[in-house]
Amino acid sequence: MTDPSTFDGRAGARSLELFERASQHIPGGVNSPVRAFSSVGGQPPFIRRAHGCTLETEDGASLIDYVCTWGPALLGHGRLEVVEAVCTAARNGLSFGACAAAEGEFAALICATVPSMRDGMVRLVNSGTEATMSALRLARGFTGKNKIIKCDGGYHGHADLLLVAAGSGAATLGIPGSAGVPEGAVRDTLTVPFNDVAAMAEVLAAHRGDVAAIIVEPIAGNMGCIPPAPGYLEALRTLATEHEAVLIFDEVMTGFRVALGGAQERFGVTPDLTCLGKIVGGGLPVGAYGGRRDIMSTVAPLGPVYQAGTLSGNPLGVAAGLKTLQILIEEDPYDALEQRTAALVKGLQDASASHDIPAQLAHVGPMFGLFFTARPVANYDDAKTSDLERFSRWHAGMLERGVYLAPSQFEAGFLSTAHDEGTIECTVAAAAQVFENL
Ligand code: HOZ
Repeated sequence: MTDPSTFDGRAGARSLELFERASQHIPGGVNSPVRAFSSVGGQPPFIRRAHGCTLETEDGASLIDYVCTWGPALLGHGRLEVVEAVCTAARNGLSFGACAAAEGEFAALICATVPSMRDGMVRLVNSGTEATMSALRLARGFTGKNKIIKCDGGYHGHADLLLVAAGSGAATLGIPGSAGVPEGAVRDTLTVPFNDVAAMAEVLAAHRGDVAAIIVEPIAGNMGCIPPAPGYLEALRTLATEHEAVLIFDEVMTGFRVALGGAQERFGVTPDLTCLGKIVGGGLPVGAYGGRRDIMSTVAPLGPVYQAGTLSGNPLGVAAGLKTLQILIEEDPYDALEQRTAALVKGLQDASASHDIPAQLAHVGPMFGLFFTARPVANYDDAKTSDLERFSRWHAGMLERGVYLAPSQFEAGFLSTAHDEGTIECTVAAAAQVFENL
């Protein structure tokens, strides 16, 4: 186990050299902006191997990983059965671009697991971004209406229509609306604060008859981790029904994580459509959207809403996702994940309090967040009161002690089944040292 007093997980000579090389041919040296350390300073350690809850850097440091590939590694890295399932599938062919048996088996299992899909259907795609943009096109095609409502600081991937007041890397880099997105693409995207029922009701009323969909992360995870206020999701359900808008839960982060059936199972609120990504592919690029049968029946080739993909339902992604889901069903790790995360969050809370550092901590299942602010955090405006400079020092201090956290205040942290009690103790011990000098 990493000894937090001796390990230095910062980028060493080898990582710096690799970053330099990557930067010559890849914008910013990264293939996705949040991987860069632009908001926390320093440069990213390069990873050569991952196993269980640890990452091994190119400089030989071993890091406790609370990013978990931004969610997918719920079973930890390199879970043997998943790797074997992928290898077996690969030996039979990397991709067919044609129908294969495992796709139907996987779809049936997803539908049996996710409440909103139980009597419905699901379509496999290749990422969470594809899932959300397809679900929104579907909602528009189904309702014949154009406007969509999302939350400030909510992030649903990088499709044009969703890059408005966006969280995640867009918030981190201060570009919540991207250059290159034509005004027409976002004209029908409306935004409201998360956890604000009155604002949602007001916007729906102001655009009565025009709103095709409400899309929301049921637990916000791209402006840090912010749980829904009691009654919020229920109110969204009622409002969407009243306004004949399709309620879409973006469960890319929460699906199979905060409960087997995701946040909708945990909070007992069933949307019309659900978007999945991350864990659904067990570490490979898979996304999915699905839900009510009448709505899904408008997707081509059954209906007029077009959506397609050469690699959709490819055998490797399906094998990894299917095996991951089977293990989750069999092992039911959710109570243990909950307890470990609660212990971590309590440890961090106590350590910050003992050093008089104003902090807001939250977790739902194995998803957690920490804001350096005295103000309770219920939405993006609250999240933005966090002391970003202190966050940077926190991030650097933890990394120095062998703990790898997302390099942004506006991301969530994740645990896996491989994070055991000892891991949590080490992390809390490291945090206590860092808080002392914060
Ligand atoms: N999609 C993830 C959600 N915050 C971050 C990973 C990425 O954008 O690279």
